[in-house]
Amino acid sequence: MTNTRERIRIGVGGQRAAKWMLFICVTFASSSFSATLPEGFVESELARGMPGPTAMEFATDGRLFVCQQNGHLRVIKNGALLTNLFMAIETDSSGERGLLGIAFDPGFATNQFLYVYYTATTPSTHNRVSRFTANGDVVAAGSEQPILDLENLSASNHNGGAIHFGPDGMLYIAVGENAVPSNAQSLNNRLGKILRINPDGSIPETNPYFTVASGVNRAIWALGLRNPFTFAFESGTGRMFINDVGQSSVEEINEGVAGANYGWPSCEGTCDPPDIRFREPIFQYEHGDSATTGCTIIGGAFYPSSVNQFPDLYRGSYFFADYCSGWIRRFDPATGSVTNFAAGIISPVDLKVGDDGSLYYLVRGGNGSVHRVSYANSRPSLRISLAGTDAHVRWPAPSTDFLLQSASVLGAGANWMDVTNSVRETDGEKEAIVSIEGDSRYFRLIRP
Ligand SMILES: [Ca+2]
Repeated sequence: MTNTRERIRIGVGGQRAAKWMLFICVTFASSSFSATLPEGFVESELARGMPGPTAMEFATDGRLFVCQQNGHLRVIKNGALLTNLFMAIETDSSGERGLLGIAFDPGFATNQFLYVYYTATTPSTHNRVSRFTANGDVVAAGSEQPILDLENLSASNHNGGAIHFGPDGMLYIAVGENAVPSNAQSLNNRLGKILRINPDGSIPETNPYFTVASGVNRAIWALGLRNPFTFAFESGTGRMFINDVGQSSVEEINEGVAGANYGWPSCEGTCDPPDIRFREPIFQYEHGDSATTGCTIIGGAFYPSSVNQFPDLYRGSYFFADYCSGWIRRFDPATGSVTNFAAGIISPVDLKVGDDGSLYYLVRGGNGSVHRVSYANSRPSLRISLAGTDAHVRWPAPSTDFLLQSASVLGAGANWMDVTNSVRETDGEKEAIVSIEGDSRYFRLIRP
């Protein structure tokens, strides 16, 4: 029977230019580290040699940038870790301080702006968000533009540090409470919060506490957090999950909501008894060293609904990991269920899903490494481009047991025609060039 892979509608002239997966060109060294994975999944080590990594992020061009706590920003390009640093920021990396977060401007392709969160040393030790400009694989000299300078630090822990652009084009910044729990409930400082600012550092009037807080504190978007080391937005839906690292008993995943108060330090995890002032976690797990417990939540990464390198059931899932227990688990927002995914990782510290549909995890253990998890039995992705009235349809060459078919309508009236006899192999991919005579055409790969 058929196993429909993907149906794609494209219009002549490219009005509906397909946004398809950009395959990152990577080569893999033999893995010296392996996690336990579900059947059908494989992993490989993408790069090694980034001591003390804290966070990673893909640029829109497929390069993977890795933050080292010591201020070194590294670039993995075409499957290889570049020897030259992108930049070396002067930072205080004592305790949990250092270079902790990175985000790319939504307009990075044209403006080359990227943003980092790090512990600045002058005039006093504090966390800062700065914008830099890329010049190829290195920073443009002198391009640092500080956009946010946070309160001076006392403790060296609970810095938070994750930064991401939201679907609204605003920069969201996760800040820890600097080991002063009461900070988390105060609208008089920005510690223990999620902040929301314009990319230039100005504060949008649409912030939930804009008329309540004063001055720089109007950047507060949510409060009651302890050490939100990582958070993520889901592409497409804009849904936001915040991982809050717990104190002595519970790790939390919280749904990002403007104006929310997540309860720290009145509650760690679900409040008992319930307290209507506070928003409960959507998932929490206990401290321990088992396959479902841990001590420091990190991650997190949504598996996009539009991506299908992994089996269908993974779409829309949220991957998170525990730094102490070395596992990766999967939360299904639709059902609330949580499933074990990977185990045996030495100190995972960040997770991302690449444009190739693979899950990447950053390992702090050893000498710092990035690993890629993909589904070996995956159905291949189609990539389609238009040249005049010809559609160029491509998919990975190793997928030999699929047939390409084409039809001009979907549904009961569809007349799927094999186009397999026009397939050739080029640049490691199968390719068929199909003349489009109507205004649309659908393609699918089937497994006979
Ligand atoms: Ca909480």
